[in-house]
Amino acid sequence: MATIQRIQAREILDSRGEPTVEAVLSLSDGTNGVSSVPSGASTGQFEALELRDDDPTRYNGKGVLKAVANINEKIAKIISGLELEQKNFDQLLIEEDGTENKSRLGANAMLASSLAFAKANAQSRQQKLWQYFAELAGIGKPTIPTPMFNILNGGRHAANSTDIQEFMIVPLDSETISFAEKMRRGTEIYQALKKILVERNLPLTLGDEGGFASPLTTNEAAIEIIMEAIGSASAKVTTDETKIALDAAAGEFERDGKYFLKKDNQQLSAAELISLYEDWLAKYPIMSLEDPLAEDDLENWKIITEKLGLNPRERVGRTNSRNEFVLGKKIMLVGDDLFATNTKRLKLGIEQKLANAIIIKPNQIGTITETIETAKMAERAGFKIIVSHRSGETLDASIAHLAVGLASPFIKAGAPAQPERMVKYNELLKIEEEFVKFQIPSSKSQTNFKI
Ligand code: 2PG
Ligand code: MG
Repeated sequence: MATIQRIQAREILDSRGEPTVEAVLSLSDGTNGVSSVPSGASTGQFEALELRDDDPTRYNGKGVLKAVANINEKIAKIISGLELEQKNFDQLLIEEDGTENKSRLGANAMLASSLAFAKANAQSRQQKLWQYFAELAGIGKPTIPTPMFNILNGGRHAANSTDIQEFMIVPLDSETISFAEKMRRGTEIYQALKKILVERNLPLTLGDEGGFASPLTTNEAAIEIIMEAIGSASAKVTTDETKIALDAAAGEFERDGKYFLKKDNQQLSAAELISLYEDWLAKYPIMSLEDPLAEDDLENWKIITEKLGLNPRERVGRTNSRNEFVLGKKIMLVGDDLFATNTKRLKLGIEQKLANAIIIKPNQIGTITETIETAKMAERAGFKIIVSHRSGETLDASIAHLAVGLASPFIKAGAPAQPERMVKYNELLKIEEEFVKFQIPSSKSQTNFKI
C-alpha cells in the first residue's frame, strides 16, 4: 500500500459564487485525489459545522481560509507519511477535531480531506470510486439510482418563490427502464415546463439548483404546472410513469410550532399542514415528502409517518390490479434536516418511527466513514436512502459514485441543467455504461421501486 505524501487545500468558489474548500491529496505511488465540498442554504441545526472565517472584509464573512489552513497545517501534519485505510484516516481526523459537531477543524475541511483520500486510494487500488465506496460499505450489488429532478425551485433557493423548497419529478415506471431513459424523460419534462412558462410570459429565472423559480401564485400552482408539463412532454411520459416528490424544508417556514405559507397567505398548525399534504396526495401522484415538518417537531413527525408513511420494506407507491399508481396512498417520508446524516439522530428516528427514509449528504456529517455508517444503519432499519447534493455545489461528482456504491435507490442532484448538477447525472450515464461493460446486472431490476 501507498503512504500519504501530501495534502494541499485551497479556497475556490461554488455554484453560488461563494467560497468553498478544494483539496488535493497525493500518495507515494503517484496517485492522487482532488475533491471539493458543497454547501447548503437550508441547513439543519443538527448538521456538522461548516467552518467560515467570519471576516467581514472578505466574501461577507464567508471565506474559508481557516478551513484551508486547518488542512494545510493540522491535517497534513497528522496524516503525512502514514499508510492508512479510509476508516483510520477518518478516525484520525475525528480525534484531531475532538468536538461533537466538527467545529474545530470544520466539517468542510474534514470532508474535503476524507474525500480526497477516498479518491486517491481508489485510484491507487485501481478501483472505480463507486467500487471503492461499495467495498467500504460492504455492498455486494451496487446499483444505479433513480434521479429525482428538482425542476421548480422555491424557499431558500429562489427569491420570491414558493414556500415549498423543491418540486421534483421522479421517472419511475411499471416497466424497468435504464438510467439513460430516466434521464431522457426527466429532461424532456423540464423542457416542456420551460415551454409552458414561456407561453405564459412567466420569467425563466433559475433557482440555485437549476430549476425554474417562477413567480407562481400559490404552492399548489407549482404542482399543477408540473402536472401540465408531464402531460405535455414530448416523450412518452405520463403521470403513471412519473411521480412527484416534494422537499418542503418546513423548518424554514416554521416558527413556534406554526407553519407560515406566505404564498398561500396561511398560518397552519402541524395538523392543518398534514391535512394539506393529504389533500395534495389525494390529487397528485406524490411519492415522497422530504422535511414535511420542522426538525424538532418530533411529535408531529411521528403522526405524519403513522398516517402517510409506507412501512419500511414496502414498495414505494401502491398499485392496483392494473399496476397503476393509486393516489393518496402510502409514501416516503424523508428526514433531511431531521437526521442530518447523523447516526445519533437516525437512531432516535428509527426507535420513535419518525420517518421511513433519509437524505444522505456527506457534508452534513464530515467524513466518508460516518456517511457510510449512517446509510448502513438506515438500510438495516429498512429506511429508503436518497443520496443528495447541496444547493451550493461544485463540479465534484462523487455523490454519483456514492449513490451507486451504497446501492441507494434514489439520488437528488437538482434540475437536469447547469454544469454542477449535470456533472453528477452525466457521471451516472457513464457508470451505467461501465455496468454493461462489467456485466453487472442492470440497475433497473434491482432498485425494486416498480410502481
Ligand atoms: C435540501 C438541500 C439540497 P440545501 O434541503 O435537501 O436540495 O438544500 O443544500 O440548501 O440544504
Ligand atoms: Mg432537504
